[in-house]
Amino acid sequence: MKSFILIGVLILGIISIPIISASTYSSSIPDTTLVQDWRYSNIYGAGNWRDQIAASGFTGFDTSKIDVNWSDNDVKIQVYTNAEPAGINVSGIGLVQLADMAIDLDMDGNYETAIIMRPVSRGNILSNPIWGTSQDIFGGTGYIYGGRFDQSAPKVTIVEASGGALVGLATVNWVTIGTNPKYRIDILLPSGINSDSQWNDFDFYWGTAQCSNDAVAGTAIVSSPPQPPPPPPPPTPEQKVPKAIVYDRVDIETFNLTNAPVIIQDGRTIASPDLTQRLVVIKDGKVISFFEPIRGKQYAELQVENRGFFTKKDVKIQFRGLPNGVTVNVSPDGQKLEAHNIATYGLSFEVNESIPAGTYPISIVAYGDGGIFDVINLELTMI
Ligand SMILES: [Ca+2]
Ligand SMILES: [Ca+2]
Ligand SMILES: [Ca+2]
Repeated sequence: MKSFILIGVLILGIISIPIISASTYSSSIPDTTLVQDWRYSNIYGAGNWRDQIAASGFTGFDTSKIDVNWSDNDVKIQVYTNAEPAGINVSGIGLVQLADMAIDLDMDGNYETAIIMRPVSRGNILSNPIWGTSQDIFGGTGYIYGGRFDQSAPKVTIVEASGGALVGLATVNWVTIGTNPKYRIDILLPSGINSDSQWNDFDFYWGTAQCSNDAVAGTAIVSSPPQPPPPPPPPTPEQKVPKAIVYDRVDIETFNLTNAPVIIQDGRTIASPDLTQRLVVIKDGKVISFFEPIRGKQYAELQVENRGFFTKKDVKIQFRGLPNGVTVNVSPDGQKLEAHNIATYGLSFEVNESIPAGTYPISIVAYGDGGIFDVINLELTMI
């Protein structure tokens, strides 16, 4: 009997060690990215925007979500997909290679890092590669392919990385998990890759295959809610806040809706529609409500405060992770922000009637001449 108890204690002890010591975070990004039909070098037909470009019933290209897991200084990317490790066989075309994964670590819109997914050099991590596009590969063939992604601001689909500098080797494994998605691809980046916090927050793009038939784009944010169970200890300030923010002291202070249908306080609806009412989403830099835009036009106001001692030349605002069908116009685009001053931005959202009800994780980023000043994560809720 004693030995059973002893074994139990030992097992508990072994299991509990990483739980206590590891700082673990995850970010789960469902595939909501649509891709536009192209043929030769032109938009195909009506230029449909679809999740996956394939003959009806064929799901070989379907990717459903991408998770990113951080554990201390290690990073693992997990892709839920039907894509086969050797590529995808399509009748009439033959083998279509997998797309390489594009990463934008500094979130400046330039995917300066690549993880090779094609079998020939799978796992190679390249810095500043040359990106080949779906159009480079399929633009001369007459086959229909994904020519653009991001319906709100269409971008060329990039799929094949070459050149650049080899900066590491990731371990890439296909794990069979069932049917649709058939696989989870575990991409384990080199141990300690995040020791300089470069991989804390990043944008990614994966076309699934070289034709970008299922484009998946998103932002992985390390400060997303920790994965249960077990709840990890709260992050230390060094892990959560990049140094630049502490130094620059430029913060997103308020985010108010100006034509909200209702006003909510302490989670309760307390007033009837009134265009002069304000729904306060961010107050004094803290998220106090989810962001629930009305369908159609939604106006809002956002304020950024410079608590530091230095003038910031051109402070801009960006919304990341907005679901397809929500676009935002920020006015002015950028503005000078002197020390101890507040800049106010007018926001105009266009919210499509057809967006599915649900909760979408988004983030608001304030950035400028000194890099990213502040990032606030919140939830956009459609009812
Ligand atoms: Ca997609
Ligand atoms: Ca998909
Ligand atoms: Ca970049």
